[in-house]
Amino acid sequence: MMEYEAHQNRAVTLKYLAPETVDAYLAQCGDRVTCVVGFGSSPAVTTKTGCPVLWVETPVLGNDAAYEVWTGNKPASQYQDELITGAGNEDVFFGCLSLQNNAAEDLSRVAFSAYSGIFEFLQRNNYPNLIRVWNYFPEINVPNNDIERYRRFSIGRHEAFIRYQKKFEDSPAACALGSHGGPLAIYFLAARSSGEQIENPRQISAYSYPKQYGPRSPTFSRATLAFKDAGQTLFVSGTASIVGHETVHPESVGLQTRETLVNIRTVIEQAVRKGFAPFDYANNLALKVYVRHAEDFAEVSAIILEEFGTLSELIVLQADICRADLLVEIEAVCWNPAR
Ligand code: 3EB
Repeated sequence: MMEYEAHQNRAVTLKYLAPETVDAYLAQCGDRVTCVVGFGSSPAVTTKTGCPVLWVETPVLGNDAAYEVWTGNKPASQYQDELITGAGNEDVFFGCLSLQNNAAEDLSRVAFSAYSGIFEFLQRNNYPNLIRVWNYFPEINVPNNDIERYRRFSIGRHEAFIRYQKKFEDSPAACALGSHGGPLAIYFLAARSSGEQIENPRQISAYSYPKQYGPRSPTFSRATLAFKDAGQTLFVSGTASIVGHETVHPESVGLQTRETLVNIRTVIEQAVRKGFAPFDYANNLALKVYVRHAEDFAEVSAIILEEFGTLSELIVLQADICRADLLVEIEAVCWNPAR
C-alpha cells in the first residue's frame, strides 16, 4: 500500500521527508497534496520536480533540509492570489503567505495585513474555521522601533483578530519562531467544520498573558481538536517550559525539555477528556522540535526518545524561540486511530 493511503481515515496527515525522498512521495500522493513546506539553510522555491514550496530558513539538525508535506483524503484544487498560495478540498484548505519586511518597517503592520488577508480569504471561500497557523520570521528577539519583533508581530496579529471580530477563545493553535533570514512566512490550515479549542490548566491562556510579555497578547490556543466526526486530529501549539505565565528553568535545556513534555501530555489529557481517544505514540504522534542552540540537539533528542520511544514523524530544527530565556519549543500533531 502506498504510504499516504495508509492514513486515508485521517482528514489531513503529514510526513517529514528528506530532500531525496520528497518528490517520489509527492508523485504518490497526486492531487491529495495540500501543502509543502521546506526547512533548511538554502532556500528553494520548488522541489526538484517543480512542486511549489514555502521555504522557512531554519537549519535542520541531523540533515541538510527537511520537507513537511500535508495531504488530505480527497482531491484538492490549487489556489493562488496576490497574497495566498494554497490548495483545498471540500473539507480543508492549506494556505501559504510570504511577506517581505525590511528592518525599518513596523512588523505589526505586516502581521496585521497578513492576518487580515487570511480572514478575508476564509470568509470569501467558506473555510470559516482557522485550525492551526505556523509563523516564522527573522530576528524574532531583536527590537523593532523599541519593541521586540515578536511583540510587534503579536500586536498586528491581535489587532487583526479584533478587526475581524474573532473571539480570543476561538484562536487557532499556533507557533511563532525565529528563522535565520527571509520573509515573514506563514502557513495555515482552515476547515469547513469547527474545531474545539483546548487550554492547558498548568498555563494561563496566552491571550490572557499579562502586559510584561508585550502590549497585545498573543492570539493562540494551546491546542485545537479538529475533525471530530471523522479523522480526529489534535493540533498542539508550540509548547515551551512555561508554568502559569512564567518561564521555568531558564538555565537548563534538559529541564525545559522535560517541563515542555509535561505541558504537552497535559494538553493531550485535556483533549482525551473531550472525547479524543488515547493512541499509540509511535504511529500517531508527530513532533517538530525547535532548539535555540544547535549544540543542544543530542540532549533534547535523547529526552524525547526516552519519553515517547521512536516516532515515525519527528524533526528537529534550529530556531530562535519567542522569549529570550526559552531554549526549546515543541509542537505536536496527534491522530485518533479509532475515528
Ligand atoms: C508560549 O507558550 C510560548 O505567538 O503564536 C507558543 C505558541 C508561543 C505560539 C505564538 C508563541 C506562539 O507563550 C511561545
